[in-house]
Amino acid sequence: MATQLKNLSDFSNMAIPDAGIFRFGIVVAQWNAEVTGALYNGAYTFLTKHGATEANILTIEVPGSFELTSGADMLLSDVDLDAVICLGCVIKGETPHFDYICNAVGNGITNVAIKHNKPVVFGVLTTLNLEQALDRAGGKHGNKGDEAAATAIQMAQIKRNITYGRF
Ligand code: RBF
Repeated sequence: MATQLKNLSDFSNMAIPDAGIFRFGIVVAQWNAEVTGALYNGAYTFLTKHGATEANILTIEVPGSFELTSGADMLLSDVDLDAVICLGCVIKGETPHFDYICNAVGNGITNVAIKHNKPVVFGVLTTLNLEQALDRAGGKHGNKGDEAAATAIQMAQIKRNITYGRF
């Protein structure tokens, strides 16, 4: 499997625009906090490394991944942001909750993005166990928080280009 061999968060070939002009929201789920905290550190560090200022990053915590959708919706309803990053970790258990939460948050984030016409990034790990999650939250497969931040910057720039007719 490809993921066994590589760090998936390699951005060396990717052009990341300057994030200094953008305002970001980050919504972090408290469930599996060890993982979501690492995703958050990755995303936050990536944004600031690419020019975002502390004053332009607004963070809120929500109880679980299911609440990421409403957290993003509340932020975009009340704050002028260029993109929102949703960070969560859903680990498969013995009951079907995994499928319900994953489907709900995937559809929910998509709907919030469409409702507000703003980028809302899906930074949610959906793994079979904790080890797989940690491997993707700063472990051997990189940090999906970094990837979520990269996507947020790129999408914010794309939205700006469209708004100002730069194609
Ligand atoms: N939230 C997560 O972010 N990750 C999980 O792995 C997770 N597992 C859950 C398992 C069960 C059985 C339940 C009921 C909730 C779980 N949640 C999880 C919390 C969920 O996202 C949400 O916060 C609560 O269901 C309250 O709406």
